[in-house]
Amino acid sequence: MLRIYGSANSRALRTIWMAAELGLQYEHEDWLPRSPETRTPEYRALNANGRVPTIDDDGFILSESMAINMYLAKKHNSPLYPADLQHEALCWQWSLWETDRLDRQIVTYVRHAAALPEAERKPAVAEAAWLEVAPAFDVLEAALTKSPWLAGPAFSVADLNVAGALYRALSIDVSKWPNLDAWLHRCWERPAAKHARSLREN
Ligand SMILES: N[C@@H](CCC(=O)N[C@@H](CS)C(=O)NCC(=O)O)C(=O)O
Repeated sequence: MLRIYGSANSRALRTIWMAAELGLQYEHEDWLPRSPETRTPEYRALNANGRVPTIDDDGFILSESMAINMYLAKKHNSPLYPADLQHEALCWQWSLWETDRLDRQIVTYVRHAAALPEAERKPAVAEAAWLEVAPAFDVLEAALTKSPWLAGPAFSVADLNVAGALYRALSIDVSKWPNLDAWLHRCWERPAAKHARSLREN
């Protein structure tokens, strides 16, 4: 049995999205980041970072959301994990790129620009984050101008991982990047994405 540790209100959102794409049954430890459950020695034994998500797949323990999604898609022979070597490598490329260029930056930007209560927002922090987010959006826009999907001819784990990480971007105006905008909404319109999102927003 698969067990997913981490609330939809965390990076586990993308794991939950993938599990729904694959039609997997799973037990869900619906834990928020930094919650007491993630601070126990038992959880630290599964994930030494004390972070979410982590999965326990019949005793195989794996952390890092991008790796988890690639593992699950490949394990279940999903078309979301390309058979073509070069398309597969593009899934690694985009997942690693997102982690480096956007994962924290987009969260920091949206929190300090809009999501936090006004008194807690720091405009300078938002501005510094935006200086990293905007060029990364330019990179995505250029890629999505050449092809509707990031890794090959169809939606794949590359799109899921990057769009999943851009959940926060759904709440900001990205119309300056029209192909990114259309792709982001195309990805999040998928039934599995809507399901994951409903767990976060309801
Ligand atoms: N690179 C990791 C990041 C995991 C991560 O930072 N998770 C956050 C929640 S979204 C967390 O658990 N934070 C708790 C903490 O910082 O202690 C991944 O993608 O899985």
